[in-house]
Order: sequence, then C-alpha cells, then structure tokens
Amino acid sequence: MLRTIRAFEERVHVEYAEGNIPGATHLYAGQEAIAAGCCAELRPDDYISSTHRGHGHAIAKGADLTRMMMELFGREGGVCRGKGGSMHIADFSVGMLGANGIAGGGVPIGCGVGLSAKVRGTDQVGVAFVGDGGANQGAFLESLSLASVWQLPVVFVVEDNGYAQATASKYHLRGLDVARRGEAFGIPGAVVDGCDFFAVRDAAVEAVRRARSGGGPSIIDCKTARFFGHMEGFDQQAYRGSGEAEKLRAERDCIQRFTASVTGAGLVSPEEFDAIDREVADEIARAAEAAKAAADPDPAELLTDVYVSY
Ligand SMILES: Cc1ncc(C[n+]2csc(CCOP(=O)(O)OP(=O)(O)O)c2C)c(N)n1
Repeated sequence: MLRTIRAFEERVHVEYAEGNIPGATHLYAGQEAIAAGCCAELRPDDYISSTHRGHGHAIAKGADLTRMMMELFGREGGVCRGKGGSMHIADFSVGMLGANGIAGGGVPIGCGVGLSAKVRGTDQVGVAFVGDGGANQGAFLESLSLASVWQLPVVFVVEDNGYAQATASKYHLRGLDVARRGEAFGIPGAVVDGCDFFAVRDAAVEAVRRARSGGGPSIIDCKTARFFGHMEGFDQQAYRGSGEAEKLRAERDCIQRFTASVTGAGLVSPEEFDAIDREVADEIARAAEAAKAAADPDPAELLTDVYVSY
C-alpha cells in the first residue's frame, strides 16, 4: 500500500509536468504511512473524509487506481466521471467521502459520519483527515466540541507535514500539539511519528477500537514529511531551508523505514520487495496509459450529478 501510493504520486508528478492533468493537484508523497496505517484498521463500511491532498487516503480506502487516474485526467471513466479532479476526488462505493478544497472542510463531515452511525445504531467509524493548517480552522474546534458532547465514533487524524502551504507549523501552531488541544474537550490524543507505519497503526488500533465500542472520539497527531511542493506547478519551495527536501527523503522516508524493519525482522525478503515494486510499477503504468486513452466526458453531461435536489 505504501509503495502503491508513492508510485501513484510519482507518476502524477510526471503526468502533471507533461500537461496531462488539469486543475490543482497536491501530492501526498512522504505521508503514506498515515493513510495506510489508519485505513488498515477500517472496515469497508467505515467512512473517511479527506483534505485537498486526498489521493493517498482514497487509495488506502480501496479506490480503484485506474478510475482514480482517469479522474485526475478529467476523463469520463473517472471515479467522479471526470468532474471532481484531484482536489474533489471521491469514491462513495469504498467509503471515501471526498477530498476537499476547503482546508479543514472534511472534519465536520467526519462528525456527520459519526452522528449517522450513532443514530442508526451501527458500529461504523468515521476517520477525518486534516492538515496542521486545517486544524486551525474554527470548524475543527467546533467538531471536537460536538464529537465530545455526543461521544461520536470519530477519529481525527492530523497530518502535520511541517507546513500549511508555505507557513511552517512551528510558526502557526504555537504552544501545544494539536492532540493536546483535545484535552480541553475531554478527547484523548496521541502524538506519533507519522513516518513510522507501525506507530500510526498502533494509535489507529486504539482509536478505532475506542470509537467502535462506544468510547467516543480520539485525535491522532502525526508528525510527517511532505516530499513535493505544496501544489504541483506553482511552488518553488523557497520557504524550505536549503537541502531540506533531500534531507527529508534521506532520513524521514516511511517506505525506507518500513522496508528496513520488516526485512530486518525477516518477515519479507528484499527480493520479495523488489517483486512487489515491479508489480506496483506495472499497475500504475497501466492506469496512466488507460487514463490517456480514455474518453473525455460528453459536454451534454456537464451538469449531471453536479446539483442534487433533496
Ligand atoms: C478555508 C481555506 N482557507 C485557505 C485555503 C487556502 N489553502 C489551501 S491549502 C492551504 C494550506 C493547508 O495546510 P494544511 O492544512 O497544513 O495541509 P497541507 O497542505 O500541509 O497538507 C491553504 C491555506 C483553503 N483552501 N481553504
């Protein structure tokens, strides 16, 4: 899963540079351990809400790679029939309720999932992913308040990748880790190394168990690393220290760490990893070729599925 998300993102980086992907595109590379670690603990009937950096979440929840690639290319066969693109990618069939152009916008949606599960008496869980910048939105604090008062089965997963666009987290998140802000609402929180799959996974096991068993919301605050710029095409990363991006790739790569720990423990051999890498590379190449060959949406369908009357 980690490798699939990385390979998807690296391919999107290339396709974007070649002019094949229209619209705003934010890459997730570097943060894979968070999506993979949290979604591994979810059932198919659980739900996630996402950020503007949503490809990794969609893949980890089970969205089809070819239909995702088609969506990014704006093609008819895409998961949103080519109308959502990267920043609004969604696949309700796997419980992925959508990437979101509004920073922090997915968080109240996560509460909606929790409220719905509670009212219907199911044991489904909602996971709301949010960036460090999005966690400064008022809607985040309002969501913590409601989730706590109503004891909703929600897990708030903060992905602190060091920046909100070009503003460093250490500048805009003064004082407390976001996880500790939950204390004011009686919500338990964990601060974890978001580049360590197993650390994220352990925290997710605990938080999802709590939510599913009626124990209410949790926060998992993941310290992670964004490898590409904020957004494809427009970011020269002048705000990063010199050599910072290279250092992150060398020292904070969740895939290198995962590979080292499982090969070190003798669970998977380096040859088996190579075979997985080749399989993933083929799958992503096939998805990109299929997206290139796919049809554009019919202009007559422009407004279909865009407006819904209740
Ligand atoms: C409500 C709102 N304010 C501002 C923006 C512009 N904007 C887009 S992404 C972004 C930074 C978000 O940072 P963070 O939540 O940390 O996510 P990251 O990009 O680091 O993954 C901002 C300010 C927006 N999309 N929505």
